[in-house]
Amino acid sequence: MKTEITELLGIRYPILQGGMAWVAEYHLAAAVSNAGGFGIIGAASAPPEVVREQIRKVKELTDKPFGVNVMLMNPNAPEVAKVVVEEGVKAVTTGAGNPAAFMNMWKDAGIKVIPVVASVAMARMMEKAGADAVVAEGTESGGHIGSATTMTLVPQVVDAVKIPVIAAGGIGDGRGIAAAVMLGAKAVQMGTRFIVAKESIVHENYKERVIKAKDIDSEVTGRSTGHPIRVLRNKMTREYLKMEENGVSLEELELLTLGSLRKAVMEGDVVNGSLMAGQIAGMVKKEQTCKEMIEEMMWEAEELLGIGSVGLR
Ligand code: TUI
Repeated sequence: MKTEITELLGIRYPILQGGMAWVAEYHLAAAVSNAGGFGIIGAASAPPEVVREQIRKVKELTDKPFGVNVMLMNPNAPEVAKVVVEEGVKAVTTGAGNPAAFMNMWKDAGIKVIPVVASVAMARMMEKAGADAVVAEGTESGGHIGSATTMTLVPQVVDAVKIPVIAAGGIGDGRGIAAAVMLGAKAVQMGTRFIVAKESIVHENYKERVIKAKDIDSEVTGRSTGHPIRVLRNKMTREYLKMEENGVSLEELELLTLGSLRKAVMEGDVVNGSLMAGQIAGMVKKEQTCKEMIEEMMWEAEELLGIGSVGLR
């Protein structure tokens, strides 16, 4: 399936892997790129030298294009922004903020810039600032989220900007990809389904929670702090939400979540850990290789869209 995004990124299939904190490390990114999608290293709060190391490891495992997600709430973001230039990555996606300060540096280096946005206003601003594309991410997503749904956000962003739009949030199979294309998207970004990929280093306990999750098993913590985060419900979310209800201070809430994602991903602590996942978790049923997932989804999407090798423009 050829689209403006497969051309822009030099990839076979219009599927980007989300830049998930702790989860999107080099094994996963390389596997997605090798399968014809666009693998992404999630820099999250990693120190710049760790990000450099991760980039170099992806290069050892694949000669296909891949990207880096720069999480803008990270105090190290300016240094990470320089590392991606020095290492010459194909594209950068950004999350949780406005990447305007880095845009010129990236563009001058020939890096494609794809900000993740959760509103039409932000999409317009990013187009003006020189973005090559945007990811319109609906509130169905895991992790840090906005409030508009994918179904409403994607077509509104498509109407508002001329650059290609990538849909994210609640997409986990070929039907979701076909639906995103119907809404005007030129590609999709998926995170939750890739958590359970065979190549994903996520602890088995976390993968099992995603696979066993039902449709309404996610919860949004932190609405009162201005940083809403979608996670699977557990002891941590119950305590967090109770504390939020009782008006507990920001500092105390931060203490509860501090390091809790790492605890879930690395140690498999599904009780006190932060199990970031999107609402699509209810549809994720088994561990598969990235290649199996991508080929299965693309076959399904192309069947539904009634396209074969002709391509989509
Ligand atoms: O960034 C994400 N998802 C994330 S980041 C993350 S790590 C984290 N951990 C704890 C607290 C906060 C973050 C986990 N999941 N998705 C992309 C995304 N970006 N969703 C929403 C936004 C966004 C929000 C506000 C983009 C721009 C924006 O604009 C703010 C501004 O500066 O105008």
